[in-house]
Amino acid sequence: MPSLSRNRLILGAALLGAVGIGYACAGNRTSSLAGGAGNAQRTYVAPGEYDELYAFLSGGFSGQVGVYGIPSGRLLKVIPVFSQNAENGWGYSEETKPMLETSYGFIPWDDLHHTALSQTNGEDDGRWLFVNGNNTPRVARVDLTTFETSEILEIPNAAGNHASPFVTENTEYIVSSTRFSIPVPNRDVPIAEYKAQFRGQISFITANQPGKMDIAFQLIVPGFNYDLARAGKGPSAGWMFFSSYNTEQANTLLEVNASQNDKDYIAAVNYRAAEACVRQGKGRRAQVDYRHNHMDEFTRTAISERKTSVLQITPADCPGVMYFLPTPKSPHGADVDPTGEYIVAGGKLASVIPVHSATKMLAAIEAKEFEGELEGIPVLKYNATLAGEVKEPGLGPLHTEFDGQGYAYTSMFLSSEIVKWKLGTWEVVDRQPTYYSVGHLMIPGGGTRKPYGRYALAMNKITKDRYLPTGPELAHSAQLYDISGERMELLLDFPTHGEPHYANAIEASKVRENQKRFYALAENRHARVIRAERESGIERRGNVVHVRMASIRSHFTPDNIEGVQVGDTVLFHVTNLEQDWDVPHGFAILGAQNAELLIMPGETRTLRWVPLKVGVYPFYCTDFCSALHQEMQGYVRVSARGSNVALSATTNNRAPQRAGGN
Ligand code: CUK
Ligand code: CUA
Repeated sequence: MPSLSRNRLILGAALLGAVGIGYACAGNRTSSLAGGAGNAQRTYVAPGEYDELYAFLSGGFSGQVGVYGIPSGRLLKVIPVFSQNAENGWGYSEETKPMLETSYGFIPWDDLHHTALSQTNGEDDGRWLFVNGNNTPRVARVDLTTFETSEILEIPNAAGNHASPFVTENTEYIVSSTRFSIPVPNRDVPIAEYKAQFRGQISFITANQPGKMDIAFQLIVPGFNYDLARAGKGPSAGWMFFSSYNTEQANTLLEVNASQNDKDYIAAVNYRAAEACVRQGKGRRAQVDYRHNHMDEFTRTAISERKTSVLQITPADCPGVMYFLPTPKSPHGADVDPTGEYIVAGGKLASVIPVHSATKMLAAIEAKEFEGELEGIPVLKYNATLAGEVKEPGLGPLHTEFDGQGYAYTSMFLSSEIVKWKLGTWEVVDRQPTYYSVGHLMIPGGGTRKPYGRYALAMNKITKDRYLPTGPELAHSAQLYDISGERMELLLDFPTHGEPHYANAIEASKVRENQKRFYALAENRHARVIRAERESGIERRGNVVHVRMASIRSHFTPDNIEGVQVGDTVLFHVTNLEQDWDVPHGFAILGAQNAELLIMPGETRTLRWVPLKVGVYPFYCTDFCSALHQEMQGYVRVSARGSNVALSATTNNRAPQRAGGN
């Protein structure tokens, strides 16, 4: 056993001592040299072969999504979502900048925690990936035909959009709930008036129509911290379960003050009942300010629209919409098993893993087995909804996933392990160490009706001694386990991009065949598209110079530009004329103050450039596109302000044949 993991156990035991929980040390830790060559074969994907699964790992503080092949752990792509990405101009090109507009202005970064694949009949369907922006509350849709973010919706009255974007069985909704309660509407009040003035908020967002995401309704709820969620199915269909902590409603030193209550709550929201309540006219429109941004399919240009109202309902006005299920102790995950019968809570500080029963919950609601009420929300009796408790599971349970074979797998942050236990008997049947301090874990399809099973992926918070060190910041790490047998087996460590919180994985066949290979030039409705080189040209409007440029292997048209002056705003509208798969062209110019462009075949992208000094500025293609890629270049001559150098744009010393009026 490596000394570090021993230290963590001691640390874990000390922490447990502090919160007064007894714990028997897990005895069966195996060597970190798991498997060796045999396991290497099970993750080996031979040259030219494909991985079995796509995995989408959140990037955490990178604000992006990493796409990996499983079982190899190979990084295939980083999809920019909430953070600018100079590698391809996301959030820098004029077409993509509106995607990052919010009511707080242009926001170039976010903290992306959770992924959710779209579902049909409770199974992953491979159409879209939804993700949440935690810091500036937003949700986004990634289109899995293009692997591009196609839509971003801001959430008003939220702060820390953490319980998000969990999806319902047929992608009717994704949800967003606020981690930090705040005054609703936000206003200038003393922080000490938290209990009186601060509110939580749970939003249901329509999700199954691309380009049309919006908030269907917002539930205004007690000022707790809402943490995670899962949709029900089967007996719990039509319900969404949210974990909450800080039911103490502390506003300072939460570490201590939000750990007082023996139990916090899982909030069960009946969204069918909420829809009915809305239909009965019990909602009210509140004035808010938020943005909805989406990428137009034909112009490939993002549009940012301002929204000014949202429909709000309260549990008090809508009886039957929300119930609290007491749950020990500061629960993190709230995970629903494949049958929809069990709701598993990960009480970070709890000595057991409590499991609620959906059928018992429904019966308890029917029988009014309440122990009280909070702001019109009935609080059910703990024993009335409890299906069972997993005893001595380990330390610091966070998240649970399911294999579809009757077993659950819970990540244990403090004791650094995955614990496998049986649904119904609640007995622990296996435990394997993680290196180290696992946060989320993911089983492909593990949150759906039909888990793919086979693998579990641990996303670890601490890496320490697992890789070659890289200065003060070490690689974050994922670990792949084979869960097809009785015992879990560690197969592979691989470093990740950013710090994954959650992930989804899906059979490659559900995504692979749907790939868009290029954008049809004939359908390109960008305002400054050119469909042939002869349509290229240059035009001055005051201090703004528009260049309509074509790129095709292996030249730009035009490639010699004169008449630009210091302080002009030059807009390079570059259309990639290729109509073939895998032939992006790049565009970069000396002194560019923002990024390069990476332009997909058939697409137009615009780079804004303000030359600050006279001189001649080369530009070139950044993507090695052909044997003569290195010849794919041009020059812009920049003259002094007021110079009489004529504006011209040529290739091979000729202006385009149809230059007139550009
Ligand atoms: S959270 Cu990070 S380990 Cu944001 Cu889902 Cu639990
Ligand atoms: Cu185009 Cu290199």
